[in-house]
Amino acid sequence: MPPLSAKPAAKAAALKSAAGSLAGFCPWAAEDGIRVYLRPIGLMPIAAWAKGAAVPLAGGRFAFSTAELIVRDQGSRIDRAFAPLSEIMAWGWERSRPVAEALDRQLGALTRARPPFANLPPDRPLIMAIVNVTPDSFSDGGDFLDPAAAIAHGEAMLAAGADILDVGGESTRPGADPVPPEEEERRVLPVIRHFANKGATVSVDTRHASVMESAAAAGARIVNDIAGLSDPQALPVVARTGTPVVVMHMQGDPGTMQANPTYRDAALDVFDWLEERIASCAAAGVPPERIAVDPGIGFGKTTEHNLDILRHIALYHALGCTVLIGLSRKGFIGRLSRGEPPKERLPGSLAAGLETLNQGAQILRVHDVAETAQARAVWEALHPR
Ligand code: HH2
Repeated sequence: MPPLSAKPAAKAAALKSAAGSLAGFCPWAAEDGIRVYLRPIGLMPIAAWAKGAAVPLAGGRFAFSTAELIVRDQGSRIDRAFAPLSEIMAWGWERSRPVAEALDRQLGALTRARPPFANLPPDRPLIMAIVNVTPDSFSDGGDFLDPAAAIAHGEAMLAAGADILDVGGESTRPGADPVPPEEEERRVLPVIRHFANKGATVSVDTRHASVMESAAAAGARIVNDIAGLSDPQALPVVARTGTPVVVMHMQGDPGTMQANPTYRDAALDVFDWLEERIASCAAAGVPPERIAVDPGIGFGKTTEHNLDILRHIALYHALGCTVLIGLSRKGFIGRLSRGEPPKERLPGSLAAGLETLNQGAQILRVHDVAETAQARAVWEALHPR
């Protein structure tokens, strides 16, 4: 058997008859239209890779040798198994070439080192700090609507350890009304200009292509779009300006998204949707290195959907992009606890945020920077590279 650190293709090819405990698993996997997914589990320290016991997860702090193999069809059939990677790859070859090649592609993406996103060092999780220049954001609406207050808040968050300032001028909380792009620009551009002039890495949180363009001209280095570049002009703008982009999944729109969100399987449906968006980006000239994917916690999702996605974060590394998670102060935290209001959801935000770091998430979008930076420092010490 070749070492697990060998190239995925070589490894898979050499394992054709070693399906082991998976030998009889999911006989229908060779049918047309089947999708397979690999979720790394049982993550080990990266040192396990050097010892030849495992492959690296997204080139970061963790390594793995076991995964959950998930197979589903276009309807309601879904099968899951847990097995060593060597058995999974051998099982794929026993089913069909397309299945084997899909697994091979995902294993390649899971194990590839990630280049810097927006020129930020990829050697530790990054903190994206939220600057809401809005009157109505769900947790801090009205606190920083005045540009001077937003700037003072951003300065404090940079001092506390923020790597990115995410400046937004439109609340997208459930039930929020849309804000005209001109009003959004009026709110965010002075703040973006201030921090860009200081050399800070600024992202603009917008779903409007015109705001993306003016924000990039004002110095924003990242576009963060909760609507996944659905404005028809968004992708052309991102391609033309060369701006790295956060592509987030949302079911529906903020006005109605929490009415009755439904999925066949939340974690997998979101995966498929992100994969399709990455392909559209590639076709428009935006490569995966310039994309961070975000499953969009709370955007058209029930608490169960959010939990399902949070348990499957490691799956999203198979998309081959940086993984960003925004869960700070969100409603599911209060629902799982005692119904605390947003500003009292820091402990739950840290607990869930660290859980995503333990699955290799590379960027956390947060309101409470100093507290998250402290949690990150302890987490980094516990998980040395
Ligand atoms: N969540 C919010 C806004 N933008 N962007 C990404 N990429 N991921 C998220 O999870 C995300 C986001 C909602 O949080 P907040 O900005 O604090 O609230 P509001 O939309 O009410 O301004």
